Amino acid sequence: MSNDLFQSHDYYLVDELLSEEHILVRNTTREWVKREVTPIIEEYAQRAEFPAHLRKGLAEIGAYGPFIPQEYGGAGLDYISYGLMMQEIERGDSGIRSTCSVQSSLVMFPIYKYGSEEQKRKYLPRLASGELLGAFGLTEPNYGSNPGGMVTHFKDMGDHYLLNGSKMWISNAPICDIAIVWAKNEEGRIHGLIVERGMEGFSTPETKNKWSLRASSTGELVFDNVRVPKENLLPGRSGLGAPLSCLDSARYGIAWGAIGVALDCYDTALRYAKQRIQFDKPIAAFQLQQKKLAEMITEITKAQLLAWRLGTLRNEDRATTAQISMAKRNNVEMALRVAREARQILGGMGITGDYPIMRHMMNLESVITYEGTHDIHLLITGADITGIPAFK
Ligand code: TGC
Ligand code: FAD
Repeated sequence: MSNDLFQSHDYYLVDELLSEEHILVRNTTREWVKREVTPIIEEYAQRAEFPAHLRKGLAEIGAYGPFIPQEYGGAGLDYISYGLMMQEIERGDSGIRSTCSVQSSLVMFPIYKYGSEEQKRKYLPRLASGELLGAFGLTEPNYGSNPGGMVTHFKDMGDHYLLNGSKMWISNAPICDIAIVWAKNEEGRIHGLIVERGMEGFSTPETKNKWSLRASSTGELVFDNVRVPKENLLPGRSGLGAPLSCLDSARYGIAWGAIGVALDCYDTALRYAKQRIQFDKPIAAFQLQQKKLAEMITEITKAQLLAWRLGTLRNEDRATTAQISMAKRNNVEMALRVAREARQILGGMGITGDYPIMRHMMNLESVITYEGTHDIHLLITGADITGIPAFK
């Protein structure tokens, strides 16, 4: 799709709730996506290739660690700016937003929150500038929704740790320079370790044949007696809560990102419906098509308000895990429904790569599964309102 005609939609004037800085960040990101992402993304998705040349541009617009303080190379922005950036980038493609989510929330966030001062100075500026690309290894072949059961482990060998095990479904794995790896020590306690490409016994085979997130690189992290220096352990926090707190930040970004996809699908369908003539009328004149479009903009508007309120709570450090789950779950499902309806409005044209809808729709099948499945987020809400966890 080389000609990006996207116009955003703000039915409830949500822009009036944003600051000048938010709007500047949002518009800059939007223009960058129009210039750099939409003209090439379909081709890369068809080829199942990550557009690696975008790495530098993403760093230049501040998409790596926007909320990390400037002294560590971040942009020092608030969480609404982060959300708006994820919205605009995901409007381009969920796979590109994935790269930014992983780098910002799952690699820079844990180093900033739980790393030593030395680790922060060593890694954060190079991650912010895009010189280093990170991955986050939590999921294992036998432990997805239940990461607490992980079997990847490390042993204290005196002057280093010996790491063994494997991680599966890892975004950026094949192209990462470093990985934050969650593994158990000899007492069964979970810790984060920074594993660097080039360490002997560390490999990152690519996962092929994906129908979803084709422009994102996914793979495994395999550890075969990897010697990890002791200074690479994140000292600030141990236990499952450490990786789960990183997920809060990434899930928050997805709640905004999904709005970008929904806006793109709605905008495409609205324009198409006004132009496509059947029975001597634009199809937008038929009540059935108006129902679809009216419901889409209603759901998008609700999602925008939910994300904005969550952003203000997150800025005040008051957003709970359960509130974030509710927004991630609601907004991703909303985007998927909008994408399916939009595809129908385009009829046969909806299945082609001439329009972004089918690519968005397939991407969302990953987004609704990763960072906690749709079911798991429902159970998080259920546990929060009843006080009774129903996971096990
Ligand atoms: P549970 O007993 O509830 O909790 C264990 C410990 O963690 C604490 N905790 C948190 N701490 C900080 N922040 C949070 N959000 C926390 N949630 C829980 C909790 O207090 C407890 O602490 P303590 O001191 O008592 O030990 O844990 P559980 O084993 O029952 O599991 C709960 C459940 C199912 C909700 C959790 O395991 C879960 O969220 N599962 C889903 C897994 C998941 O989301 N994986 C995502 C992998 S990463 C990914 O998908 C990246 S995609 C990236 C991209 O490309 O964009
Ligand atoms: P399972 O946990 O096996 O779940 C299968 C089904 O069972 C789901 O429908 C689920 O909802 C349901 N289920 C499971 N438990 C329960 C329960 N208690 N009650 C009711 N239903 C339940 N992980 C990372 O660590 N890092 C990454 O960068 C990363 N990137 C990813 C990229 C892609 C493209 C994909 C697809 C996944 C990625 N993941 C990553 C992994 C992702 O987080 C997991 O796929 C997800 O958490 C679900 O785990 P699973 O696939 O093992 O499914």
